[in-house]
Amino acid sequence: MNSSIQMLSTKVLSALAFGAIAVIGATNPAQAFDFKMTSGIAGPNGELNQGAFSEFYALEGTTTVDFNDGKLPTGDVFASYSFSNNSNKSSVRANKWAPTYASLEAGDSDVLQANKNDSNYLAVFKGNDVVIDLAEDLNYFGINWGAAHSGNTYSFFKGDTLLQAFSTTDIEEAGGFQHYNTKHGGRGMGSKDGAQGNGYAHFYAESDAELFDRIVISQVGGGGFETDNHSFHVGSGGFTGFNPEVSSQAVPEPGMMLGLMGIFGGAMLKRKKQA
Ligand SMILES: [Ca+2]
Ligand SMILES: [Ca+2]
Repeated sequence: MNSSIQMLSTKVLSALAFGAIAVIGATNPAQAFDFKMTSGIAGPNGELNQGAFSEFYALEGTTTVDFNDGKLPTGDVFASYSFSNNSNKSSVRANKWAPTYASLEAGDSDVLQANKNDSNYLAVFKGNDVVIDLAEDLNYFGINWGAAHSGNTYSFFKGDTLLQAFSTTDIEEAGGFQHYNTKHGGRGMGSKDGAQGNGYAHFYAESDAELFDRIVISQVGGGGFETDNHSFHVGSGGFTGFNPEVSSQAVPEPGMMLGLMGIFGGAMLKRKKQA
């Protein structure tokens, strides 16, 4: 298949999968945009039961939404959330499906144990979308993604232009999730041996042309899209947080240093998406 046909078919598939919003964007050329999966870090005070947080939580220019007040942030705020279609009662809630942070079991250096997340998180159900409108241009969005299902879909926009969309398939193809939570039931894509995928996903721009100001989180088809601890980084140009030289100069505190050591020292999943 030549590249122009491949590009066309990718666009057609994207349009089919992501619905009306993506159809508008699919007429624009897709651009490079990247992601990595990591473990994330424990809560700001070392909490294990709040899900995973971004390794860039304390980086200057980063704002984090933890949903712990039980509400969707709306109105005149940095990141304003709204449901564009809420036929299936998507909401901020707390239950056993909350995304998890995993730590090593005592005495075992190999086995990651998921710690139940007792906090409120955002759940999006079949056919529903959450639109996040940003007050400024971002070059990074991080998210604790848990109880993964096929059809969990992220779309990144600048205005009405779709820059890139990602789904569970992209994570699976890049090597899978950071841990699979045996305390959840459920199967399907994003699960392994009946345990569902959890981890911290980092999506980021690699140039000025990829800065974004709107994110759409959609559940295409059955299942739920469970996320917590959304981190937004304002910036111009590509996100440099994963550049070891920049990170070593910018790291503000020991907790973040540990997190970054985890990123650079541990296995990292990466897949460049280009069309
Ligand atoms: Ca939370
Ligand atoms: Ca799910």
